[in-house]
Amino acid sequence: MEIPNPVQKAVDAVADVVSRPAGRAHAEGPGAPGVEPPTVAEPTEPRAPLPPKADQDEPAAVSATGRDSHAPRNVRAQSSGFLTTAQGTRVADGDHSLKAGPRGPVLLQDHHLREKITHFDHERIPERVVHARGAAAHGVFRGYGTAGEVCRAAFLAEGVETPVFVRFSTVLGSRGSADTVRDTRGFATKFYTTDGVFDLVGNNIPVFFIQDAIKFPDVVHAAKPHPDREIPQAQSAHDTFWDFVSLHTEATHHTIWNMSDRGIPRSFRMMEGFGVHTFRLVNAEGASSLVKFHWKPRAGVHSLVWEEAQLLNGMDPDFHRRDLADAIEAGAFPAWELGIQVFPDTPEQTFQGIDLLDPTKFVPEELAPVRPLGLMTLNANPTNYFAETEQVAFHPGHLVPGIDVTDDPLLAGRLFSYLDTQITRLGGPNFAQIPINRTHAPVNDMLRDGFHQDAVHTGVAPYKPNSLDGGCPFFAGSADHAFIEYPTPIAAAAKVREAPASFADHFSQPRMFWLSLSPVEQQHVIAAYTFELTKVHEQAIKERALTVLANIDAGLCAEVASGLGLPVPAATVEPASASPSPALSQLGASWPTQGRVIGIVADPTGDPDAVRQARDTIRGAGMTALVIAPTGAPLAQDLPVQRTFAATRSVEFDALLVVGTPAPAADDLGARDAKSGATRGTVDSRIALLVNEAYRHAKPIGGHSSARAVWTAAAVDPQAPGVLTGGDLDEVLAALVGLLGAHRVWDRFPPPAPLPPSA
Ligand code: HDE
Repeated sequence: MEIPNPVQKAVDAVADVVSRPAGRAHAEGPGAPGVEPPTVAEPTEPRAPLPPKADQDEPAAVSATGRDSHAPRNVRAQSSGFLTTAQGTRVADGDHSLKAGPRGPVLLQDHHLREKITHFDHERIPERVVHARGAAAHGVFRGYGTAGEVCRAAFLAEGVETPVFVRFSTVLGSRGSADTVRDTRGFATKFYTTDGVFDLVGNNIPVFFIQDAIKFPDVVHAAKPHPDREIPQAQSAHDTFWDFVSLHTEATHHTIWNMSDRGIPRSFRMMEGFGVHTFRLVNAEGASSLVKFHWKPRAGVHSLVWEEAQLLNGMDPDFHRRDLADAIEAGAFPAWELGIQVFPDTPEQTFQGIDLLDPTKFVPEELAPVRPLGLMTLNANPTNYFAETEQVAFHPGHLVPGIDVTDDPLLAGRLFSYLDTQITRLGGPNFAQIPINRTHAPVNDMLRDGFHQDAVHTGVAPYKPNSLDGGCPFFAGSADHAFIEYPTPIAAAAKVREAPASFADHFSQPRMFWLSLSPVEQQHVIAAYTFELTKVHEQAIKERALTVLANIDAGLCAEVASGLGLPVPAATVEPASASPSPALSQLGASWPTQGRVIGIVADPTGDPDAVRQARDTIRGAGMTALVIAPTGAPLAQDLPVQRTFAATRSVEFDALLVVGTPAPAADDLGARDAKSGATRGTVDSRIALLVNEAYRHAKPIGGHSSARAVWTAAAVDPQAPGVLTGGDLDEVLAALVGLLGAHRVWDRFPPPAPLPPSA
């Protein structure tokens, strides 16, 4: 029997990866399982492992010390067509333990059994204490060359392309929790620059709960599930969270962002990212500027609505990770522009009265515009979740020449924490040698030994000074791209446990945020506070939380108090005078629709050409079209069905196009599908529910004239904004996509008159 040559296969696989197209067309829609369809019968001949899928990439094939190995990228993948032990010995039977006779007993000498079970016992590692739930992608960052005036970092120079790996996450939930919970999202980027790794470990919200790292265990203990029953999972809607944030009022600002639409993003692709702290950039002349980092998504900033988020937690708890992977697989590569707000590095470290060292404050873009530095594009999915997404280790102290830290007391604690946490999580001090964490710059760190040492160091003198290794390694100077801390002057001061006076202002910026939101967004904030505080059991905590709201805005407080059925408390501080920052609102513009998902509801008795044409138009515009039909049977040979009436839900789609009048399908039976509440009308009840939900969630809905019966069954007002009906489906579709650019049709549900600001 001829065995395929694994080495040649590996080389072929790499050629495949290198030449992968920028996305690929989907006959079946996103999420196709493998590069080769399997056979129905179990295969009988060994073969080399399949190469990665076209949309996947892996960590670069650099050595543990940063040397390019020129090996194929999948050199670390399994490489035998035969089952082997970990030592490479081929195994003849992996289905039965070694026994004394068929009825046993099992023999202790079965080394393969013991190796297999022992390894399995140790497959899990501790999940991250925060940000446990995440998804990641590979990509590239391309500098615009616009940073030179303020920053000498080599990767920001014009046209320089730097590989990146980005991990998005929720904060509170466990690794298996749902994606669309109300929470802050992590946005951590690893730049593999020629000067070493730079990690920008940020969030999708520009401010933080606390001002000092010493409070981090407190806020996290309060926000995590209650220690007695370990509920609720991945939620802030519970007593301990609101107890803490209503007492420790520096959390007010971050909390109102969480209660806004920013807490429930539509997609990782549609989030802003923020470095949060003020950083220090240093230019080639050694001059320092203070900056705040921003990531601006090309797709705009968009959110779910709260009911949609809750439905998704059950319907598709993997919604955000699936969305990211599908978009990349389809070639709708998510992109963000990296930008900075620049402030002069003055001794006070304030800008227009805002303390730049206080991480509960941001600087409005109207006061300091964001200057673009480069574009990041995510263009490949990871090949192996554990190896890459789970083992990636970020650290705000991974800095490169040109980028330095400030004395923000929160950042100081982080500079300790991230290194420390990886030692437990990744099993020792050599986590920088795990493939996804390897720098692409040459390493000679004189760190030696330890668990999981992957480097095979040469020489005899890992100490300095030495003569035995020729004095190597040498110190680098500035001209050799050394990282040299900026010599920040430190004023003589007494040792104290205190914060600057400006840190005591906890309400003026939350008020600015509130006043900057559009009326619709304000309604969502009211609903979120009311929902969360309704879940709190202790009356005193609700009353205290209302007092915090009174300090933000009397109107906001009154609305939430009314929802809770509690009296409106008086403010304990004078309402700050705050001017709105229009850049904080997510609404009011139009954004590209690439990567959006449109559901096409098909009537199987109707014209397949109309469905095909709509599908092709949507795909041609870089969006995903999913055909929804009564069963999985293709509507025509080239018209497969991606969703059935029974197995879909409105939350999967950004917009719906209804082609025809889908009559009740054979399985439209209340007894079989309780959500349908089937009434055997003229329209399938699952479709009526689908359309009704999309309507309630302010999504654009379009249909051929024959869809009017569907509108009636779904209790949709055909005259309402964003409900498009017409004889020419092309025109309807074009108008639908136009509306999708604005994300939702908020005019459908006009908010009440704006709340009067408090005196
Ligand atoms: Fe983190 N944070 N953090 N954090 N953080 C971690 O590091 C910590 C903070 C952020 O995808 C941990 O490797 C302290 C601010 C992200 O792997 C841990 C303090 C911001 C991620 C840790 C903060 C962040 C983490 C857990 C207060 C936004 C996920 C596992 C001083 C600027 C990174 C790990 C990933 C992860 C500590 C505050 C963002 C324990 C002590 C502020 C995006 O080290």
